[in-house]
Parts: sequence; structure tokens; C-alpha cells
Amino acid sequence: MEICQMISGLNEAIELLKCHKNDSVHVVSHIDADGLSSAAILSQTLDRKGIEHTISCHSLDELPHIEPCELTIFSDLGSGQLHTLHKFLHSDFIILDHHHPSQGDFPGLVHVNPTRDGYDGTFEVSGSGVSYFFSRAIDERNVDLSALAIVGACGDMQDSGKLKGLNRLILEDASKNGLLSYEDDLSIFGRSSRPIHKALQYFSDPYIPSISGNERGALAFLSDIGMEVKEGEWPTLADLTFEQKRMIASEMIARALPYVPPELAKYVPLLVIGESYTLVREERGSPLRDANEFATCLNACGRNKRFKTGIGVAKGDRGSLFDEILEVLRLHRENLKSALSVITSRTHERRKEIQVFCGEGVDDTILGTVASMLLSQKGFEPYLPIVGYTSIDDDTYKISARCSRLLTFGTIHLGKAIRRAACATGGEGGGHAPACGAYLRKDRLEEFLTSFECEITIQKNQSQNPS
Ligand SMILES: [Mn+2]
Repeated sequence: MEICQMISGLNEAIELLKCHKNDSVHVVSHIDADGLSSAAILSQTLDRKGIEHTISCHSLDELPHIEPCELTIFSDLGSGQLHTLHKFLHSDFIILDHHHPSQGDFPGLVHVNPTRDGYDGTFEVSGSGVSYFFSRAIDERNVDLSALAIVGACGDMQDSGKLKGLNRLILEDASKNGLLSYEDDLSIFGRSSRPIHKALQYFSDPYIPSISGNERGALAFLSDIGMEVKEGEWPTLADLTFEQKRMIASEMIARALPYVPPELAKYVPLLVIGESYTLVREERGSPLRDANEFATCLNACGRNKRFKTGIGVAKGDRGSLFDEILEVLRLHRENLKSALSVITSRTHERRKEIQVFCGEGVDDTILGTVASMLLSQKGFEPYLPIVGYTSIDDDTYKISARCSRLLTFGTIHLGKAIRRAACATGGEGGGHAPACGAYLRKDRLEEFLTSFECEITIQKNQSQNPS
């Protein structure tokens, strides 16, 4: 079937763009990796059409401050913020998104969101995917942007196990055109750019006590399974033989299992083994060669407000912007490290269904990443959802919540829980099953946490009593 028949609104979006080929076009995208890849796909598409445009990237709370121009294209955001877009009604705009749409569709709205056609926006398609389908429907030659759409999907953690749904169609485009290869592999971050013991040390989901966060433990683990490698000559995961990978996988699973909630044990292999996506045209050893690592580079740019750097590299710059991205990545890791040491020096609160930390002093853009990292720190529970908060102004908290992906194989969907809890307490929130966020008035925090915990209890009960 034609993609325009599968995803409603694509034709209207293309027609609307045609009306604006000599106008000023503004692309408004999200600040995360998916948002940046999505912006890069659109920018490349508009460049090729000779359409002048500007790009800006925003967190969701900034949307009400954006001014309309002749045509505004929202990518990877907008669907959940329809109520804030009223001032755009007097100009033209297009939404290309995959997040859950909020109420308040208005007539004539050009709204492309495959969740409205029955696709799942959590795992089957990302914002970059939607932008890619738009781009490919404009010109078949834009098929070369498919690899970038896979990067965006990985950035949104849609590659749990393997990509499926509409993402699979994009993957086939990328693979058929010789841009990307995929194979079953260990799901360990740093495949092409980290020495294997370092990659193992940073592996934390599922949490493996003797390895996660423990460099010496990771080295001992490799020696236990007979991998003797000389100091200074550590291979990367990409260099290992199939047999070595198989041994590492089975030993990792065996060591993780005793610490996993028994009802989730059967899902552990799905976190250790999964498809890897290699951008085969990137240099060996480059962090851009693995789709997940590429996404992390873009994420680091987003979090550090270096949008031009990220989008430029995503559009193909491998010169000065690529050098910059490596520097941003280093800075990002330093920021995370110091934030982590601030939080771990404080006490946190453990409740029945969640654990809560105060993230004051941590930049709101990295609060979520810090929350994920805390799950494998001493004193924290790896299989209990974690929630952190930090001020963004005198009256407002940014909230981030994370959990092990293992929990999401059950019925836990933190994004749904936070949306309901935030809504019930006068805030706004949403996101993905293992990662989400909200904005909330400070005086409602306690109420919100109670409500969030209650939503999680409801989700857990649903798993025990499937109706
Ligand atoms: Mn997204």
C-alpha cells in the first residue's frame, strides 16, 4: 500500500507545502535526539526543494512562546499541545508527530500522526519516522534519509528487541539502499566506539551487580569467560566473534536473573540481545556508526542547546561540526557525572511503588538521564520506577520519571501514568513507557507523587487481573 494511504494527512501536508514554496518556512522541533534527526530530515528535504527555512528546537514548555510565520512545521511535537497552538490558526501549519494527540482538533488542521491511523507511537514510529515518510512522499530520492529516521527511533528507545511496525518499513528502505545493516547482537551501548570492558561497565538495564558501574568487575567478568586481552588493546563489541558474544550474552543473563523480579525474568534476554543498527557508510570506530550512539550524540547536542551542531552533523557534516559534536559529547558526560555525584550525596525517599529524589541544582534537560543512571547506583532500587524534580522557575517543577525497560514488558507505562497524574494535579506530562516527564506547580508536588504512585498501582493490578 502507498504510504499516503497508510498515514492520513500526508497528502494534505504535501499540498500545503507546495503552496508555500516561495515563503518563509519555520521548522519547530523537539530538543531530543528524535527531534534533532527529525529537523535534519525536514531541513534536508526543504533544501533539496530550494525552500528557504529556519529551524528552532524547543522543550514543550516553550511552545506557547513561538510566533507563527507563513508556514510552520512542527515535528516530533505539537500533537500533545494542540490547545497551545491557537495563535497559529491565522497562518498555515503542519504537525508531524507520533505522541499521543491531546483533545481539541480544529477544522482544517493538517495533522500527520500515525497514532490516529491505529499505529503505535511508542514503538512503531518516531517523529523522525513521520518526517521521513513526509519527505519520501515528496520525493522518492529522499529515501537516503531513512537511516536518520532509524537514529531518531533509537533515540526514542523504540528499538526494544527490534524495530517493528512502520519503523520496519524505514529499516528496509535503509537496508535496501545500502545505508544501514542490522543483525542480532548484544544490546550494549558503545558497540563501535567503546572498549568492551567499558561498554560492559556502563551496561545497567538489566542491572548486573558484579558488572554494572564496576570496571574491575567487568574486567574480571571477561577474564572469567576466557577473554584474555592485553592492556591497552581492548576490542570493541563490534570486533568480537559470534562465539565470544554468545558467551558474554549467556553469562550476562545468568548473572542478572537472580536480581530480577521473578515475573519479569523471562524478558531478561530481550534486554541483553537485540538487533543492532550499523550505519555502514560511517567510519569504523566513529560514534555515528551505531544508530544508538549516533542518537546519543544528538541527544547531547539537544541537552546542551547545540542544535545547529547536531542538525548539521545529521545532515552530513563530517568536518568541523563533527569535531564539535565530540566535544559536546565530552561536556555532556561531564555534566552527567557531576549531577550524579550531587544527587547521590543526598538522601532520597523510597515509597512503595516509586523512589523519589530531589534534583534541585541539576539542569532540567538532563534530569531524566540522571534518573536513569541512578537506577544502577548504590542505595537505589533497579526495578522500582524513579521520579526526580527540579525547579525551572520560582513556581514550577520539571519532573522526570524513568524505569527499567524490563518493567515495561509487564504493563508499566510511565508515560501514561505521568500524563494522568499531572493532569489530575493541574500540570502537564507525557512520554514513553520507560521515560517521561511533566511540568507541575511546586505546591502540588506531594499530591502529584501520590497520584503517580496510584496510577502505577492501577497498572500493576491490570497485569495481575487481565480482563
Ligand atoms: Mn519523538
